[in-house]
Amino acid sequence: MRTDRTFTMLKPDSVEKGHVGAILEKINASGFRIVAMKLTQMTTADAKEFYAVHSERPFYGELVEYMTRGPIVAAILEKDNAVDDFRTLIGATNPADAAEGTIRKLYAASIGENAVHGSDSDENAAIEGAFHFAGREMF
Ligand code: IDP
Ligand code: MG
Repeated sequence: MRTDRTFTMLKPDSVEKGHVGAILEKINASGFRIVAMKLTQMTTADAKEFYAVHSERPFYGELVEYMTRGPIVAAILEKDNAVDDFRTLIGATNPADAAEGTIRKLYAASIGENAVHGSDSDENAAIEGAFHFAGREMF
């Protein structure tokens, strides 16, 4: 299992607020190479499947609604230790708990609308990247 790739989404709130450029700048400045990237919108079925692990949580409906309400920027990123380093860069799920200078501290409004996704394991990074991109879209 490779350890140098992760998957991210700049969520609908980031696109709506015009934060895409600033967030990508931070990602590049932190040493991640963009392997794949696109503006896309998840269907309800897509979001339900992507977040299936959370299907029993009380916020699942709200999460699916949020993630489908507008376009996202989906991307695969490459760097040594990508999953952990990217989770550090984005900060805690709840921006109130996120460290200073992290993407969620800077750009997230709440625990629900928290600006960015980052894979939580090498295995999920591969699954999530393949969910959004065909092999020919990865560079
Ligand atoms: P993560 O994105 O930091 O990995 P997860 O626990 O995997 O956090 O949750 C997935 C997403 O579900 C979060 O990024 C956030 O958008 C949403 N979420 C998590 N916890 C809550 C909550 O308590 N209320 C509302 N939405 C939540
Ligand atoms: Mg997660």
